Amino acid sequence: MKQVLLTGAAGGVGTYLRHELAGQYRLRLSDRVNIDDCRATEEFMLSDLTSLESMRKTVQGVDAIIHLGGYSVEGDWDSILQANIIGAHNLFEAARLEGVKRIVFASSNHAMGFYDRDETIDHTAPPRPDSRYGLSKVFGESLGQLYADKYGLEVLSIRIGNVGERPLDVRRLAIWISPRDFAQLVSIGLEHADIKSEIVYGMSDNKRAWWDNSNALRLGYAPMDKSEDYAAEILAAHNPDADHTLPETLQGGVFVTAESIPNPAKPVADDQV
Ligand code: 15L
Repeated sequence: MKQVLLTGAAGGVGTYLRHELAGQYRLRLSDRVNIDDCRATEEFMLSDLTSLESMRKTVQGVDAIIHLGGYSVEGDWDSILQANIIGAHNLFEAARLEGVKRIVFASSNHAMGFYDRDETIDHTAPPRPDSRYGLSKVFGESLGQLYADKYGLEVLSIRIGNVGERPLDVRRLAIWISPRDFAQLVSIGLEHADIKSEIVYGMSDNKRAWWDNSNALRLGYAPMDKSEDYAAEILAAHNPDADHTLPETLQGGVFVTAESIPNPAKPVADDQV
């Protein structure tokens, strides 16, 4: 079995992935908070994205990396700078220095959040970040392109919509991705023979999508879940009062106006998606 590093492993998305990938890979879990429920095929390493030395130790000897680590919502500039800009740079640099070629980078829909919901965009549309957080994800995608072009790394950036058991609201009917569909995209990122640097959207088979995910389909992605199964229930509970406000007409939702967003997982700066 290949050994794969999963950064930000203590977060919600990391926890889903651990479950979905169990048995397929030996996972090295890293985070700056402890994980004490490792499976037999998992090991844990405490690590600090803001330190290149720490990240070099963390990536040593793995076959590939899934980089979820970093700040996962809008935050103040210093938090974003440390965790997502310096942190992503340290991760890619550590991979280059330690000879790890393949990286799956957790980008976000917030790299594109200022597009209108009635526009359909694909992976070639110019970025329109909706926040400092979204901007840091554009940086991460470009970092992947640079390290692919200049150093021969192989990078799949997934612009994740919202990973969860079910879509949470009308906006998420467009961007939701189930844990098993997300794991399928991650596996494509780890295994596909022809990836140099690619961007795909992390969504399930969603009828109300505003993304053209043909690049993911071209790479073999065949989503198994659809948000439409939850649409009637979500629409029945939807309050249309805010439908004409910016957060409800632009793709990024509340990120387009927010200056900071409370992190549901941890109220203080964290290193998880
Ligand atoms: C994200 O990028 C966040 O990490 C996640 O917490 C959600 O806010 C998601 O986007 C979303 O747009 O729903």
